[in-house]
Amino acid sequence: LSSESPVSDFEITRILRDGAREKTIFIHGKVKDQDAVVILEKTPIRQDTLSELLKSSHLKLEMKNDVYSTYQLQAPAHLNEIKTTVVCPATEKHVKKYLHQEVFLVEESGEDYRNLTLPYINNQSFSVQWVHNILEKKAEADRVVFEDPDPDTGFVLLPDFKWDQKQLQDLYLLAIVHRRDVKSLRDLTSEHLPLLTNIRSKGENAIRQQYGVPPSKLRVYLHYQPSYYHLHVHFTSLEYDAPGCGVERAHLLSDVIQNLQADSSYYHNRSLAFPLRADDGLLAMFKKAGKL
Ligand code: M7G
Repeated sequence: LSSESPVSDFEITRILRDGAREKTIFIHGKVKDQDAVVILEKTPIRQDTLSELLKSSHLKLEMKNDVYSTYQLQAPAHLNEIKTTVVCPATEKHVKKYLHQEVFLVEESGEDYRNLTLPYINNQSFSVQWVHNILEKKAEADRVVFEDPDPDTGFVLLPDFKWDQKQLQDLYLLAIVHRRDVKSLRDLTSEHLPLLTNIRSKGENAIRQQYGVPPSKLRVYLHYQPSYYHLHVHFTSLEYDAPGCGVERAHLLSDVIQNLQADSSYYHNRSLAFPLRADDGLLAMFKKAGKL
């Protein structure tokens, strides 16, 4: 799909997931013979355009009963956008990522990580090309909010592509580290404390400066397992129920820092629990090894 490409180039194969509450729909389809995943999402109603919305819209009464009535508000097109994310060409793994599936909690010891997970992710995980493009300024360079170029403790802070930056309610930024030798939480030791504390302090400062959001309004965390094995930290608005911010996947950066201060090999040794989807190859590995 090019920037002007009509959505009519997209042929629907099937609906992967339909989130009525989140007002999103995930579709698998084809664009000129290539597999694609398209995500449509109704964006939050913006406070700064609220009066324009109410003044310029057309109200259609649906029902009225005593003091209660419901309407259909027909908003002008520019105030009624649908955020659209496209993955094309999409691999089978992309399609699976968005397909609604039963999940199972796995408890992974340090040994399980080295014997089962590491070999699996070494040849089955998503490409991190998009991450390298950001670090090398080959993509999204104009979106960078802050950068510390230090090769050991530096990182790039930019909006996550889930956030359209039109309102602060669903603020979502990512800090991507310059180092390329840290896959995930599991690789962290006390050696990385300067990196982590740097991300916390400079990341929080940059977000306060750029958006006026103080650290007390932020949820700052890492995912385990992540989808992309190049260390990155999520900064989301505390008020926003971001996908994947639940206890089974998110590890607060401040907890990670304290755990490493207390024990350098904390994440090397301890068991970590995380959910895996029914069709995840890693789940099959854990089952085969009798771990489930
Ligand atoms: P994760 O914890 O590895 O996996 O986070 P998750 O997607 O299962 O949460 C990766 C984060 O990077 C997610 O929050 C994605 O929305 C975000 N992300 C993924 N891609 C491919 C891009 C991209 O191309 N650009 C930007 N800015 N963010 C992305």
